[in-house]
Amino acid sequence: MNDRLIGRAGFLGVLGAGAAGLFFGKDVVRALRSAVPNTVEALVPTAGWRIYTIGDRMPAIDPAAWRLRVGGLVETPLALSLDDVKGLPRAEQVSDFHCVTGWSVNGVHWAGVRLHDLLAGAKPLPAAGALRFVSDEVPYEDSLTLDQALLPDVLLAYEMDGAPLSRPHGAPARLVIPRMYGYKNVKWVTRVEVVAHAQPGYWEQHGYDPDAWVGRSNGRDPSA
Ligand SMILES: Nc1nc2c(c(=O)[nH]1)N[C@H]1C(S)=C(S)[C@@H](COP(=O)(O)O)O[C@H]1N2
Ligand SMILES: [Mo]
Repeated sequence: MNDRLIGRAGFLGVLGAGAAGLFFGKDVVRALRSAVPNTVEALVPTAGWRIYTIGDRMPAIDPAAWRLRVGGLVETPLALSLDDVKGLPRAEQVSDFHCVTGWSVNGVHWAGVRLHDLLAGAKPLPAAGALRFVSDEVPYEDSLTLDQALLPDVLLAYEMDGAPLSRPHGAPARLVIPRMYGYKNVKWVTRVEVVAHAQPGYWEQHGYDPDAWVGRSNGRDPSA
């Protein structure tokens, strides 16, 4: 897997989308695919979203077999089924989504569970300081400090716009943190590890800001 090529694919994508707003022309997609083989599955123009993966195919998770593991610095490690997760207090919100490369989708309707409610059953130990979100798509992961993870609009989402989260958007569950850029919003989450300190995520190991506040990091402001 060549990470530089992936970064470049994302960058080219922004240029390609420039004039056409949020959508790629089919020819642009085709040109990108042939110019940058074996990279992003990506670039499907669905209502403003770009579908990102770091590999050449996205995970296909059987929701019945999926378990969300909550472990690390906890009293009681958990392995939750999707029904278990849905049995936790349900939270809904409408929030905007911003990718650091310059595209946004406004007014996304999410449903899922707040991190506070997810962690309650695991009982984090006093040393807990951050959460590491590990994707089924190895080696994609990212971390939030506990303060960040417990913001009132952070969600482990299993529904988007009134339907179960789709495979391209990270089924069965993804992280949603609207105040930070898209790369913090880990898709296909399989493990939430309670750790002492936040660890650099996939894109942060490639130079992105760990505190990815929209408009305040990585030199971008979507409202500008
Ligand atoms: N597992 C995984 N999660 C990921 C990514 C990825 O490549 N793999 N890309 C991130 C980035 S950079 C963005 S902008 C969003 C895009 O979300 P979408 O693919 O649902 O549009 O997913 C984030 N989560
Ligand atoms: Mo992104």
